[in-house]
Amino acid sequence: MQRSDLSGFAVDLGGTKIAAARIEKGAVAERLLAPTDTNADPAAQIAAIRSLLDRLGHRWQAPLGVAVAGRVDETGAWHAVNTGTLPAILGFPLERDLAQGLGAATCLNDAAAAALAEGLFGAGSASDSFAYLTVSTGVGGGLVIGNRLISSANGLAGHVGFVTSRLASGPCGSGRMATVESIAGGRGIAAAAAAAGHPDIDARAVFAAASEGADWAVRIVATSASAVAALIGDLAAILGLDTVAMGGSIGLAPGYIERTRAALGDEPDLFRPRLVRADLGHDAPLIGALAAHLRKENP
Ligand code: ADP
Ligand code: BMX
Repeated sequence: MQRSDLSGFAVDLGGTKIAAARIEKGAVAERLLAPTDTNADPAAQIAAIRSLLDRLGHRWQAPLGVAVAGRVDETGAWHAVNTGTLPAILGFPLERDLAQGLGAATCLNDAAAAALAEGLFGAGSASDSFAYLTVSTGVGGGLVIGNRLISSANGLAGHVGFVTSRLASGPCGSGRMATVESIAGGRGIAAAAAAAGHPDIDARAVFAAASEGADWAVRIVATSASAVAALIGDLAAILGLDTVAMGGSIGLAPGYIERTRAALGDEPDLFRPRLVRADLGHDAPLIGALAAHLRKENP
C-alpha cells in the first residue's frame, strides 16, 4: 500500500480530544478538533464523531477508519482499559453501530493505528522490530514486528502503558497498581501535580511551569520521562526493538523526547533502541486508521 492510496475519512478519539479528518492521497486535507466528553456514554461519543464527520462532508459508505483510546476486540466492540479515563465505555459494539449509521467502518486502538501508519510510511518503515509509544492522556503503544502489527483477539496487545514501573506506587484506572501510565501519562502528571500542592491543573500547565524552572514541575516531567525510558528498555528486552517512535501531545512536547533519551542513556547499549519523534506527528493515528480500513476492504 502506498501512502498516496489513502483517501477518505478518519477519526482519532483520545482521552482529551477527538480529531477527525478528511484525507486526500495520504495527507490531511481538513481536520476538526473537539474536546472529548470523557463521561459520555457510547451513544453520545458516536454522536460527537458523526457530527465532526458530517461537517467534513462524509457520505454513506465513504472509506472510514476510527481510532479510539481503549481496546477494540475482534468483534469490533470497544472497551476502556483505563476506566478512570472513559468510565462509560464498557463493551460497546462500536464497529457495528458505526457501520449501520455511516456504512462500513474499521475501528482499532489509537496507538495501534499510529504504529501501523509509522510502520508503513514513517519512522518504522525500515525497522524489523518497531514500537510506537504515545504519551498523551495515557501511555499507549503499538508494536510492529517483522512488518506485522501485533494484535490479539481481546484487543489488549500493545497496551504497554499498563506494565509496572519502579517509579510508580499508586493505583491505575486499569485496576493494576503502579503502572507506567499512572505516573507518566497526562492524567498521572496532573495527579502528581495535585499531590505536590497544585490541584486543578493539567499536564500542559505542568510542562509550562517546568519550562519556567519550577522545581516541583521539573521533577514531575523528569519522572514521566524516566518511567517511559525504563519502559523502552523493558520492551527492547522482550521484543528486540531497534526503533521507537514517540507521539502524543506530551511525547511531542518540546524537550520531552530529549529527556527520555537522556534517561535511556542509563540503559546498556543493547536495551537502548533508536528513539525518534513520530514522522507523521499528530496525523499518525488518523492515517493509520484509514490505512487499516482500506487494507481490510481490499486485502
Ligand atoms: P489524546 O490523549 O486525547 O489523544 P493528546 O495527545 O493531546 O490527546 O494528549 C492530551 C494530554 O497532553 C493532556 O494531558 C494535555 O494536558 C497534554 N498536553 C497537551 N498539549 C501539551 C503540551 N504542549 N505540552 C505538554 N502537555 C500537553
Ligand atoms: C490508555 C488506554 C489505551 C490508549 C492509551 C493512549 C483507555 C481508555 N486508554 O493506555 O487504550 O491507547 O491510553 O490513549 O483504556 P490517549 O487517550 O492518551 O490518546
